[in-house]
Amino acid sequence: MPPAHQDPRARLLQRHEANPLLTGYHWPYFINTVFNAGATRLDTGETLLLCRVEDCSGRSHLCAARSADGVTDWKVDPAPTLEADLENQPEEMWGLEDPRVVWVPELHRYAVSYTCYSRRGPGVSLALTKDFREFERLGNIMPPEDKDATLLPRRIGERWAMIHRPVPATGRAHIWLSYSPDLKHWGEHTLVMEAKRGAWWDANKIGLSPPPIETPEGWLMMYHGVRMTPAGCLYRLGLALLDLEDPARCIRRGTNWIFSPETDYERTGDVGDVVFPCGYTMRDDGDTIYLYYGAADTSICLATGSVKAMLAWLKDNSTPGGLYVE
Ligand code: BMA
Repeated sequence: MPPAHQDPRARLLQRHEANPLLTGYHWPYFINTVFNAGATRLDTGETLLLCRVEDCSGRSHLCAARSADGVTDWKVDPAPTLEADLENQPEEMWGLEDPRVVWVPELHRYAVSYTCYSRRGPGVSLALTKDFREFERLGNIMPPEDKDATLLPRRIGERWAMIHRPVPATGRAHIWLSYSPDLKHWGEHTLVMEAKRGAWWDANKIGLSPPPIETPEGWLMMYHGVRMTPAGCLYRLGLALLDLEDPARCIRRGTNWIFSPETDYERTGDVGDVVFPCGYTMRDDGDTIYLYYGAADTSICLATGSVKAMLAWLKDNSTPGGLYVE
């Protein structure tokens, strides 16, 4: 028998039986859907999800939901927590989407990176907060078309690092990393991982999923791949490992996806066949993660997994480097 992590039937991520955790029915005000949520654990131990909420105009805003155990009894803010600032932030005219949240010890603040959407296209904005009630907006830091961004929670050397996903006119969209001395001015843009081609699950379009997890072996990065099919797009999840002190260097990249739409709530919804995690929380054992993902752009779901098992799987099911030359 192969070790459990090599057995394709041994899943790296287990769906929680309480899924879907949050839907539009849980919202204290009238909305269309709630999905792709950033996640963190507050110093009280509580889980906070910063959820993407789509209203019935089609535009999205962010709304916080808190729960003591990260599964049940969610307390949802009674009104939008962070919404488009139409007067000062024209790049948010069509809403705020897909937040990623990281606690930044040096700043004593959480950094929230999100997609700002307007007729200019989707770009990346950054905001800082202590309490998810008041936010300091740093504005549009990556111009369109760009999304799927997160700040790394600490400086690399002297500088801050941002993983993001610009979309070139040539079509295929890859994962990049850029550096900044001050969180405002970004440069040294480096290609980290390239979308593959053809039959691959991660052909054409890839992007960061939740913020990467810092481990002794490297930054464990979950990323989504978009397989375009005659029936529409399939959003799946894979793994890669980035160098701890040079995160633009991808050490290994998983060959197969590790998580794919299967259940009814993932296959059917406003946009079917989508699993889209934007956040995780680390549990008290320092190994188990709660991974929060949007399902079919309609609900928020939970899957649990072990970081150690993911790293072990990656050793046996990957190729070196992130670029694609086939
Ligand atoms: C992507 C993002 C996600 C969304 C997914 C499927 O491009 O915009 O917010 O979940 O498409 O619609």
